[in-house]
Amino acid sequence: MRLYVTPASPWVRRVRVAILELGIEDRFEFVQTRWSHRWATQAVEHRPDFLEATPVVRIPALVTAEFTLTDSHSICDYLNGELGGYRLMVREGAARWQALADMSIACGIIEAHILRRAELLRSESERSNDFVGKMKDRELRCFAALENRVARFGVAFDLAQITTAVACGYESWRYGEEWRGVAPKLAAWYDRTAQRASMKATEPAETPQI
Ligand SMILES: N[C@@H](CCC(=O)N[C@@H](CS)C(=O)NCC(=O)O)C(=O)O
Repeated sequence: MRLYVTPASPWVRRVRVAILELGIEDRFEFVQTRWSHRWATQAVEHRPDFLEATPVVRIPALVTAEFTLTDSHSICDYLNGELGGYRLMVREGAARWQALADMSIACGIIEAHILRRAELLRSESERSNDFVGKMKDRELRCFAALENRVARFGVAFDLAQITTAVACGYESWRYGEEWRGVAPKLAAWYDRTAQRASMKATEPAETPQI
């Protein structure tokens, strides 16, 4: 299977961490994509196989022998259900809905991260500082909500926790440590979690430019 990736993307990172946690990395070919900073507002050049694989032209994208999955949600679902024996999220019942409730907040943070990043990559004359502020407020509000949930995180490093850890990691890397002020217990959890081999192997780095 071919997984299109970049080192900066938090959406890619949650997939890569899930793969490492399941110990199935040998089954994937990881294909680096390159992006000009113009991606924020324009279609940019890509290798033909990437364009052929995904009409969405975003990463992550997973090409299997039978089909292509073009977002991290469906890829995580596939990893968990098809390849992971539901070890990263239970199949049904209350625990599943609780995990999805936590994960949707963490995904809300990551969505805000990428929208904020795209806005910041616009020229100063085009950028909306109000929009950047709105995304930052959303991130901090969601971190504060996760702060109230961290005490009942289970022992398993499941998809909800993976996504939460990736959200914390991207925030610190790209935007600084202010979030720790609204979520000190979450920050302490993250500092321990960031020591896992899967997190250390996927620490964010700038995406290669075209
Ligand atoms: N909901 C998608 C979001 C994927 C996404 O936005 N990926 C970003 C990188 S973090 C991307 O490829 N952006 C390029 C673009 O929008 O042109 C997912 O879960 O995978």
